[in-house]
Amino acid sequence: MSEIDFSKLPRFSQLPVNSEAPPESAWGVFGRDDELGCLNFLTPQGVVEAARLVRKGKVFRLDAPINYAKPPLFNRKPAEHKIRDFAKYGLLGHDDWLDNYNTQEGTQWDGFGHIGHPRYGAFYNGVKADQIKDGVDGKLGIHRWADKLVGRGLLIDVYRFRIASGRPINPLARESYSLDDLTGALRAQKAELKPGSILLVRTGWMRAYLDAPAEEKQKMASALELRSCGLESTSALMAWLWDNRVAALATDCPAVEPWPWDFQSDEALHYRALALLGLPLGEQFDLEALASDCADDGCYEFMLVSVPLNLPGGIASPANAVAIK
Ligand code: UVW
Repeated sequence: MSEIDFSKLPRFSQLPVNSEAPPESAWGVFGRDDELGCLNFLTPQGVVEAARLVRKGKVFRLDAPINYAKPPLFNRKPAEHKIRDFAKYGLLGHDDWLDNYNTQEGTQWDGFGHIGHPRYGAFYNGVKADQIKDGVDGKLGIHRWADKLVGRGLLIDVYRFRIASGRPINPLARESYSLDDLTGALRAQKAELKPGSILLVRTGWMRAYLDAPAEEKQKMASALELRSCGLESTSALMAWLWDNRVAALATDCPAVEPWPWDFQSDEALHYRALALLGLPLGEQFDLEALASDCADDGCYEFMLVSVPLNLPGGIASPANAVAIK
């Protein structure tokens, strides 16, 4: 992390910064070998300012418990928690491990190695599939984020905003929140985006999922059956995120954008965010307790600390995130 001059960075309309990079991509903005993308917007000064937002000493865990989704979405395997008793060694104690642990089984960050751009045949900053591999030499590995995701967090409770505006959304349907919804909710909250914010958006999906009966959850585990709300995937949304220097974007729904998204379409938010802008995407965040506290005190900003797995070459990670107010 180093200080950057936000005013010297290109605006979205000026991207790309070099002729061989795809349109609407940030490839090269932070250097040809950059692997952090928008996380470069998080600076030491930003961490200091974020710490000043801690006033009440309240801590909100943003990861749902491991195996909260029964079964996990997208046909991912549940983790099997095993505990070993040390009795046979003459010692009172235990250790434990997880079998089948998929780093995306629940609340997660998608790393940049998760999804590349089909048209350009590359991941963020032009990295090719064969450069993404296990170990410290693996390009775009999640370990590079292990000490980077700390700064000012901002919650937009767009689910609450749509209800208050008399236009409620069904989070368990393939409905979109528009950029106007996001900016409208921000205005209603009397909150603002500042450069270097980690943006959390509550879509209402997590609440609806938790309230759904077990048979519905069983169906939702199938990628073919799952239907979910999410954010619109448009150039305008990407421009707003980039021009406001949003460092990472996380929501409480399964894919940030509505599910299913079209793998064949260049318009997909996964391609626009992960592959083109280098914008980390967080999914299935549990924003319920945080949102309730923000609605109570009218304060939607906080310090956010997330420590992804220090897994060399990792593709994704549980968020291991807390918001501190
Ligand atoms: C896919 O979109 C395939 O996965 P995720 O939502 O976990 O990024």
